[in-house]
Amino acid sequence: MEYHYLTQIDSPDDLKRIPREELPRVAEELRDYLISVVSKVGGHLASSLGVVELTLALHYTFDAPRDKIVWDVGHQAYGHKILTGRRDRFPTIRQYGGLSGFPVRDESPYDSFNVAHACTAISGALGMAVARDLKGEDFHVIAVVGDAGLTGGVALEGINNLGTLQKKLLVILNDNKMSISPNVGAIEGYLNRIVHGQAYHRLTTEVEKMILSVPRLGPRLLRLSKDLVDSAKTLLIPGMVFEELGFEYVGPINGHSIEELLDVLARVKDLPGPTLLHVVTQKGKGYPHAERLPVKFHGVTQFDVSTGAFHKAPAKAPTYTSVFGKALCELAERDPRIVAITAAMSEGTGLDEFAKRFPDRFFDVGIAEQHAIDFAAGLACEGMRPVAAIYSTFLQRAYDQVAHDLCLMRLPVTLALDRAGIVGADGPTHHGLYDLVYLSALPGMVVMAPKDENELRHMLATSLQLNGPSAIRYPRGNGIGVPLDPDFKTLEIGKAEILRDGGDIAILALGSMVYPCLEAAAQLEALGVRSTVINARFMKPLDAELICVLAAEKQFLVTAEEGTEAGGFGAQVCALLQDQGIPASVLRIAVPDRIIPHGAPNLLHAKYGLDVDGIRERIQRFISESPSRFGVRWRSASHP
Ligand SMILES: Cc1ncc(C[n+]2csc(CCOP(=O)(O)OP(=O)(O)O)c2C)c(N)n1
Repeated sequence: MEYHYLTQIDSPDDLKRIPREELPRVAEELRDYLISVVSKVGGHLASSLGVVELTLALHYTFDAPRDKIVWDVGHQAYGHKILTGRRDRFPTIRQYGGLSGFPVRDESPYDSFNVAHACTAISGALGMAVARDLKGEDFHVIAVVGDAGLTGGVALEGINNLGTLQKKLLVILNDNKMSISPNVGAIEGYLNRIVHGQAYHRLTTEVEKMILSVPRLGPRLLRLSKDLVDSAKTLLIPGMVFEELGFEYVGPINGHSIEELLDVLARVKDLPGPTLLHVVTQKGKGYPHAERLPVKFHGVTQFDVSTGAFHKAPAKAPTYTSVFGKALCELAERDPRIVAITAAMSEGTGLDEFAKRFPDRFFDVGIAEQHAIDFAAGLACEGMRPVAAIYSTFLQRAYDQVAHDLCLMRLPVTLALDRAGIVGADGPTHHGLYDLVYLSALPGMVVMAPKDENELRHMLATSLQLNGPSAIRYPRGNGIGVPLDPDFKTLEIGKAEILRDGGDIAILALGSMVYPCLEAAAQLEALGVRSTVINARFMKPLDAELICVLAAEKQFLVTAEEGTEAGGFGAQVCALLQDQGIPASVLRIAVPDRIIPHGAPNLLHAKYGLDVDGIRERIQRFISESPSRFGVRWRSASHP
């Protein structure tokens, strides 16, 4: 497609110069550009396609960056990026050094709030509105939140607070009926009834007319049906719940009609208090493959635009996610107490098969990680064995529930933490780098990390035998490709596994670092440096006995983990040795204590010295530069 208008837009001011009647053409170009770039570089597609008209209408109506547009989650803000001076850099999105996949304040003044974890927009926007009023300034604040965004407590807390503070703030509810999967919950049901309530209203009027037309009995029959009409009252007054909470409710309106959007935005723009504009959109709008398969086209790898087929190299091994999902089904087959919980991520966490096979024992609670953990706690109180499958990064939101509820009550809940470690293109908001630290700080918590997908199965089975809370953290993507044992083993808690023995160096590796460390050890051996490699298995409890023996025997210890170095596995090994009075020379290989950007995982692993070459080089450098625990320098004929 030739981009007649898009190439002229370097800022919202340029957009405003385009005649209003030409905006549908701009929408077409914007959609085409989104599809063509994302098909080549991957990224979030369907949500951005759904808000093309809304994005244009917002930038046409408001005056960003003076006016603050706060996108919830932000994966739908690609169009916003393109219209705000980032069109030419758009093909770099989610790549190392390129644009972020989410709004980021450091990237552009048009990105008013960093987002990616859902449900934060209303609260952030309310803070801005309050600051505006305290400073005596006058700008608009707009929060754009999806229907699934309303399943999260934070969003409801924001609505609650905004309803009392009565600040001038426009909340745009982008209702596409979808989270990543179809949206869930009672609020979703209510929104549905609002949208379909209009049709219902027309229908009831027709029905009333018909009843009245019954000769002689008509009026009496109508009185008898009054109850029915009363119970449908909330349907007849759309948005009544929001009105009761202190909002001016406007809608529902068609989010793909630029005309309607512009008219309504002009009307609501200067309303003095909180306004909720209910906009109905279709996820994936304008690209038939995404309209048909919105879940698949939520986040995509490269694909063929004409066929909608994904270019995916055949996987060498199953993903950790799928091995987890299958293992949980096998275990649930044998134990009816097992229930699975997801916070709006049933595909992402591999629970879709469980959902089909055990629908009564599967719970998608919406984007509600805090509730998910307390819900699990309640289930565990009554003897069930809940498994809450949550991405490492999203569990951060439920830390208090894990600490206050699971740990203090010592409840046997399994936390299956997917996407632990560096996740890649989604970047700093999504890297799962802190779980080892925040979970191991909690008394009674068992924290495991499997070296491969087979061990993940055994850890899951082990966790389901425990009498208290436990977490298993495993990485994004494919497993190692090891054979899967047909049955399950119960691992001894706090016992590490010795994988390779010998030499003057002991490498203690955790989870995803075990295989790279084994490979690095093999390369070191080829250079004449022998080492012992331990699969630590447990971050908590540490295998203190083995660690102390190794520290006493070996000249050098190396710890390796795919998590932050601040308070991590290595730090805790050092604390243990300090407490035991064992002098040691320890190299800690971990993710540095700084914000880790987005980029391909292999690139980031290499950058932070977490790949095989990095591990080998850092060990070589360490042993040649540091005195050993015996206070002497490393001497090896073959070592450079
Ligand atoms: C706290 C948190 N949990 C889970 C996710 C994963 N996630 C990303 S997008 C999404 C669905 C968002 O749906 P909605 O808010 O309706 O926006 P839409 O994509 O429909 O525009 C989910 C669950 C997240 N970003 N944040």
